[in-house]
Amino acid sequence: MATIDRAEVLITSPGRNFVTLRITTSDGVVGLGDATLNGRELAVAAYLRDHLVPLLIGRDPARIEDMWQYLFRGAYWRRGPVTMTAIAAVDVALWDIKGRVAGLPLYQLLGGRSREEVLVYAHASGSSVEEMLDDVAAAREAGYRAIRVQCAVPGSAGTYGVKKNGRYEPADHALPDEQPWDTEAYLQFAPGYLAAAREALGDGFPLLHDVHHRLAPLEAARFGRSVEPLHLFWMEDPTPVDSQDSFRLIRQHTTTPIAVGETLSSIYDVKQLITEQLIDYVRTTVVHAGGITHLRRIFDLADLYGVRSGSHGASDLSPVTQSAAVHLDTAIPNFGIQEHMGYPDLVAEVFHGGATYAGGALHPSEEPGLGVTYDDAAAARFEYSPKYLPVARRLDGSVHDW
Ligand code: CS2
Ligand code: MG
Repeated sequence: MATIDRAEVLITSPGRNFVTLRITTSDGVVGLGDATLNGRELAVAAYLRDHLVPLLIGRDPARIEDMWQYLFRGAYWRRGPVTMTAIAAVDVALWDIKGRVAGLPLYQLLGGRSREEVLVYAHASGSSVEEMLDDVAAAREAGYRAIRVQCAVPGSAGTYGVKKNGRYEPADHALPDEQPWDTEAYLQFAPGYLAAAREALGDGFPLLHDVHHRLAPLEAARFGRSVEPLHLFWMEDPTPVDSQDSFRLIRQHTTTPIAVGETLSSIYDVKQLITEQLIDYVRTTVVHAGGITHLRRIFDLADLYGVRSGSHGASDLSPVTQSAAVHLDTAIPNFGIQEHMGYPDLVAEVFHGGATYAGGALHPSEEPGLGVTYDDAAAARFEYSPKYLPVARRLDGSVHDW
């Protein structure tokens, strides 16, 4: 029986910071798992290096479920983004190893194909409506069949999701960038630019928007109501998810579909939202919600309640996660859509292979396992430096949800 011989925590920064776990078995089979938690990378790296790696050595890499239970229940201190990201890295690396040993791409081990392609959505944004519409046209030109739009709110520098120099990377400051936020200005302005996007795309084209946790429950209800005629594919994170009762209030006032989950890290954190059908898409991810083993469980629960997947796929989730997500998206029955933000060019110097983009969809690698390899020499060229996500402040100076 093969055993786990080595487990390395790899940190690099090709255009942005990434943490990767690499497990090597006594048979020389290698598995990769993403452990990147944006703005808190070193906390997960330490959790892995100091607390999990010593537990892995000598164990049977084939016992994925047992390892998951061992790391989750055995931690005593359960759940939370740091713990669940560390467990996810181990889980995905073991699934990668199992696929390599079996000589099969991961989706085959997850039940095989349920679809021929994984529909994705692109990010389009602008510092003006005109610029946003140009970006929408560019996304269509690139073959995207679903588009998320964000536009700067005049006078409100703290708008989420607007590209600078062609790219959007929120964690790009050595200390949190404090950004002013004006809710009323957003509520007045956003429906207008979404209507302009709808006009440009035509009826029926999947149009998405990320509210990014900015509204109080009734404001979110008002927003959902104001964009209802636009038939959005979804409004995402309309209100902070901490109090899930809030979503009952939103549901009472609007039929605009709701997507939530990118900040949630376990089935216990999404249970109420799913079982009360307060959301339509669950956005939990492989890397932050305990890996493939746990995310599949979340999607199975969601399927019981007619909730579909809509996994987070921003550029701070590495190509290892993107590949694992696409394998899972290919196999699950209740797939909805997958986010596809794309990566800085430098990333491809470190991470090779994985999912491929074509015609508005991602396609899983047909290589055994995840199909991603990690280039150590390239990784060594990109030194890690701490970067923080912004903090939002209301006009009176008080802290708001970013
Ligand atoms: C966003 C993310 O893509 C999204 O849906 O919510 O860009 C998010 O802000 C970052 O991943 C945070 O690290
Ligand atoms: Mg989001």
